[in-house]
Amino acid sequence: APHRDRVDATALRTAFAARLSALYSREVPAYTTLVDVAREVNADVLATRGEDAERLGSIERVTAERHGAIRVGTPAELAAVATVFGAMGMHPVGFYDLRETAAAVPVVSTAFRPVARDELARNPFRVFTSLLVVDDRRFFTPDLTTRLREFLSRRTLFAPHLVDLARRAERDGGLDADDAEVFLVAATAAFALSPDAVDRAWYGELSQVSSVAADIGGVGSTHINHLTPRVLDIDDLYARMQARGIEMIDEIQGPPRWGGPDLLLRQTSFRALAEPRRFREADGSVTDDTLRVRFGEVEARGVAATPRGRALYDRLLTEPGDAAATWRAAAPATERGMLDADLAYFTLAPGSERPDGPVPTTVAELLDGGWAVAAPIVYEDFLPASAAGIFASNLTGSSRRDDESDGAAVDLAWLEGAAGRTIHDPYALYDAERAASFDAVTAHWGLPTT
Ligand code: OOG
Ligand code: NI
Repeated sequence: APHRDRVDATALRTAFAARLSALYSREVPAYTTLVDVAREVNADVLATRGEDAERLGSIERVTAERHGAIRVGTPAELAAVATVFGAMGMHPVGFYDLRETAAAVPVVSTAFRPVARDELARNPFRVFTSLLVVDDRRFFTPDLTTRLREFLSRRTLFAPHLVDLARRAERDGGLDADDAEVFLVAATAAFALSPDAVDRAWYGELSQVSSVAADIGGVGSTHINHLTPRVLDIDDLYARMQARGIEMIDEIQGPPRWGGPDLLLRQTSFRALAEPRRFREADGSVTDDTLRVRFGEVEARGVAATPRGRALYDRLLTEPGDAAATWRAAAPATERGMLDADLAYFTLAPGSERPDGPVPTTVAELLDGGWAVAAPIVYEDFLPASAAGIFASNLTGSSRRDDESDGAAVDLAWLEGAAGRTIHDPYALYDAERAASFDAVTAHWGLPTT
């Protein structure tokens, strides 16, 4: 066959993100409002803050930036979706155990995303992906586990031809235009809300355990749960959404706005909306009803925290009182202060001219002497406490975790086995990026490496 234009992983990811966004705006029109308001806020921030607004990503990247959230039921489903995302250059990063959070949701999660900085700059699309832990006895009885397994084993979320194309794309570094079209149509369709009737009794039984368990295991297909735009001023967005009469959850999750650098991730959402769904009743009849499952999340991203910065965040999260004041008392309020205290990740780039002063031997000397300038590394990952907060404020009825029973021994290694892939450690990625930039500065000036 003649060699036609190859659609590579980056182009597949970009096209997929756009198609999913189009699908989700058709399905959840309030998402369009969120995207419009986010765009307005970003334009205003750019106008008032200028170049500084782009310190954590270009306006092109931020405007196009989305994360999705999906939920699957079995290791085989996770492995299939990992293959589909792999074709788009999205790799699993991080392990999140939402069973152990305040929301007590019976899932463990990872996020599929590009890992290389240039790929993130081209299109940072990522998907928070949760896997139901069907045999965690704190949530499921042995009998329910058995029936859940059986139900899940009968469904196919990702069509075999989609997974085959994904495997080929990953092997060959892309697809030709015709195959790419087939791949994108099938990949997008896999996440559309199904019109099929939901078995009322089965869905209800799982809802008693957790509405997330019902959303995953109570239906025959999966769907995108939310698609989250990125905004440069989330406080402003929150106020504007409320002014439009859209009911938001009570809080913005994550670190407060405190006058220092934005750290990690801040998220909020509008409440899950009632969407029409069909139900199959005990007598076999089908009725129309609604379900509140999908919500509209939005986020602002800050600088990535080092393990030390993350420990500080985790500690301050539990402190009572005014969060902003707590932060001001506990953390340096400048980027340089955060770098010096090793609370956040920065890259270095060479200064414009070789300085005259003594040869620097520390990062502080590189910066003070004008050998290097620092730039923050944006946080590309998620926060389990925020995820739990978003879950908790949107779920109808909280999850029931019975701590008298045994949990399932499910950890990072187990999830890697399920996905059939190595899960990247987010800290290792940020560390490597920082280290490479230091080495580049050292090499640029021909400084001794120590
Ligand atoms: C995932 C919730 C976590 C986030 O942004 O923290 C999440 C879900 O609702 O399935 O998306
Ligand atoms: Ni999310």
